[in-house]
Amino acid sequence: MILDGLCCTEGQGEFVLFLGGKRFASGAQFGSKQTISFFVEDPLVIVDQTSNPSASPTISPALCYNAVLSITTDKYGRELAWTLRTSVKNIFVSSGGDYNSNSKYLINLGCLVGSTMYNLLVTDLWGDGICCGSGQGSYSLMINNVTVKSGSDFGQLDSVRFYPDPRVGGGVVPFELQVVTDNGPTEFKWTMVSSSGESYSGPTLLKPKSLASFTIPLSPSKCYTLVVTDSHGDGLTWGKIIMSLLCSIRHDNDCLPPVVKGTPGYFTVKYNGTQLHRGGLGGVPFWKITNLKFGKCASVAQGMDA
Ligand SMILES: [Ca+2]
Repeated sequence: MILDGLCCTEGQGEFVLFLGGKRFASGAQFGSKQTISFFVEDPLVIVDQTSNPSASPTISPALCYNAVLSITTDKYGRELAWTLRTSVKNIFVSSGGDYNSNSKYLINLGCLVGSTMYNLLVTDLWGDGICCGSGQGSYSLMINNVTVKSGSDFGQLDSVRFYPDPRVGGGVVPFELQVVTDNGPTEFKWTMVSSSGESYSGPTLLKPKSLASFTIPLSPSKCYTLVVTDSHGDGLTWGKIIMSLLCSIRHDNDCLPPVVKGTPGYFTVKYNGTQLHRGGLGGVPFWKITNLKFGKCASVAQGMDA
């Protein structure tokens, strides 16, 4: 079975979705499936019935940012999947996955609202990303033809939050949390809360000894608190040491890490390009909880309160 959507090895097919009489989204190269949803009561669709009460909703062009996902798969295209949701309300926008191996795809994500924060989640089933052990795969997210994020050897997942309109909030400060899991990936959790109440968290991590990254555009005028926990209370280190001992005794293939062979788990926190914290290693275990305060915090110095 060839999962190449409607284009282009066997003809130039495509599908088009019209909304309010306008071309809203389309797809041609999308693997086995592409799902698109759209807002009915969000700012994307503006119902203007003042002049003509029976008029169809129209899309405001000022709010419309065209998003395209470009994907090149490696030898295991079916491992790759992605989902686009809004960040705050978690509304489903579109998703795709199950691709052909060693293939290129240009996926039209349609029109995004400039001031809405979105979350693109790219996942790899095996946990080694789409590069470089089994081919040179990569993905890029483009907004109005500008690449805003790309990735290749991203491990088990890349979670990329972004505003389609780069001017939102008068410039944002990039935040990145990177985790290399130990043998108990589901024990790891993180939550971040801003001084005005927005909260962020990531999905449960599933792959052991594999990388996961979370990128979030933050406001330069707010204070943030990051809480990282390990439900087993052993951080990202000790489980690894015990497990690798067990693995070496049992010669169990399930123990073999897909990416970071022999590396203890850890996590790093970067804010505006500067590393604020690195934890999880033997010398700096985070045991059960880490409260990391950063950003514009009133009379509180940047630092850690463990
Ligand atoms: Ca893979």
